[in-house]
Amino acid sequence: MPAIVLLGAQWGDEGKGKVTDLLGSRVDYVVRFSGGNNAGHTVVTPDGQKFALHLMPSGALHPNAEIVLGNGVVIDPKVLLAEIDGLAERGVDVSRLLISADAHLVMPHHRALDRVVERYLGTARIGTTGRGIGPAYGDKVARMGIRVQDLLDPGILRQKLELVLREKNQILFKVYNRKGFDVDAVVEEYLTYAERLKPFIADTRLILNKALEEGKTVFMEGAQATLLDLDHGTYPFVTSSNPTAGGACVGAGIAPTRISSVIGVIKAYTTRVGAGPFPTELHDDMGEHLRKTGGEYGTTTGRPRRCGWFDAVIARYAVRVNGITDLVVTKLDILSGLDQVPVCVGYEVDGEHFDEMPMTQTAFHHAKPVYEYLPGWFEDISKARDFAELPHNAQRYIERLEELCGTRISMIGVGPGREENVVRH
Ligand code: 2SA
Ligand code: GDP
Ligand code: MG
Repeated sequence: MPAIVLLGAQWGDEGKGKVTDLLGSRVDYVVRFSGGNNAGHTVVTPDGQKFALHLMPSGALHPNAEIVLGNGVVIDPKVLLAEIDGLAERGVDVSRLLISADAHLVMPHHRALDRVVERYLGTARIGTTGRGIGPAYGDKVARMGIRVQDLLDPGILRQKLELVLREKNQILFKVYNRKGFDVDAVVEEYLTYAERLKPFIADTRLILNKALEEGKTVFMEGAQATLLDLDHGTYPFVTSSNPTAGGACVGAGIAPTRISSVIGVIKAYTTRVGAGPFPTELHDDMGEHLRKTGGEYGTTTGRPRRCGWFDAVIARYAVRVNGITDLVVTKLDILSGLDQVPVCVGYEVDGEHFDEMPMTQTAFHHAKPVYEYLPGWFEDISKARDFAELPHNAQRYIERLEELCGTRISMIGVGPGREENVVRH
């Protein structure tokens, strides 16, 4: 039975949390497979309560779905425990959480390095969330990471920490002229987290595969997005994990043959937070209008998001890289009230036309959008639940995006609430 992947098709904040929450009522497991508490997934429940989830899967608000942090996630235990406590205080049953023993931990030196490296990079900085995500994945790849299961063995925890802190304290923090970290203090701190996290630690790979064998549904919730993917995104202006569909298999331990559908979440316009190329970015009042109307501020850091028009080139790219079977277009309501809505259908780079993503980053940095202008609509569409209830031009907009992306658009978001959607397929 099916494993379903949901992921971001742009640069993040497409509304993945809302869609996961909506579909969470129908699945048995909701699994985070990449990223950490750099993510900010917003869920607005029908009683108007707003939840900003960072590490906890967005299925947490449905009592019947098991919630899982897969092996591909990096976990800051302090943040996770605070999130668990915060949700429990608001009446959410958090006892269903399962944490992969193979997931890596974000350590204090990762958070410190994230900040000093950004400062060191100066104008070349990535614009990270400062949550230690890049350095945590860096240690994982360098085979110096500390995993969740190491919390269960204090001797190993200390041994691994001694090794990694010797390297960081004697080399990296010296170069950056920063005070290092004390092994004893970190071990003591992390052993207190260990006590509380122990009941949640599990062999999630085995549990999820057994569940699939029993015909249960596993929903894999992406964080960040395709263009922020370490391999397929706008490197180096990316996150340090693989938020694409292949990353879901790796980060949950589920085989590609198990995946029955890949849902791509995409905004009706585009946003990006942090540095890096963004061809359709608007630097004028229209960008400010989208930011204000769309409430485009980072869910984790509060940073203003850069805003621009829909880019069909990156959308097509995301469809291809992930094998997206269904698109969910969110925030169509934010585009109401415009005479016309530009859609980027290609790029011009130094006099050459591109229908697809250019091969090199240099070309992508110089890409000038080629726009098609679609007629706008002025009605408030937030009450629409059926495609036929959308104004004619809003329907045309969706149909044109469908043509340009080459994939069906199965649902359209017309407001932040769980039920504020037009469902088509
Ligand atoms: P990092 O911290 O190493 O992952 O940063 C690397 C790049 O990845 C971007 N990134 C994000 N982009 C959009 N949304 C994210 N989550 C938060 C949100 C962001 C926030 O939901 O709004 O609150 O600022 C997210 N997480 C990472 C980041 O901006 C860098 O470009
Ligand atoms: P995620 O990281 O992909 O989960 O997205 P975020 O939660 O960071 O940002 C998406 C924002 O848009 C949140 O504030 C959501 O509540 C909101 N949102 C999601 N879908 C819609 C929609 O269809 N219309 C409107 N107006 N807001 C939406
Ligand atoms: Mg977000």
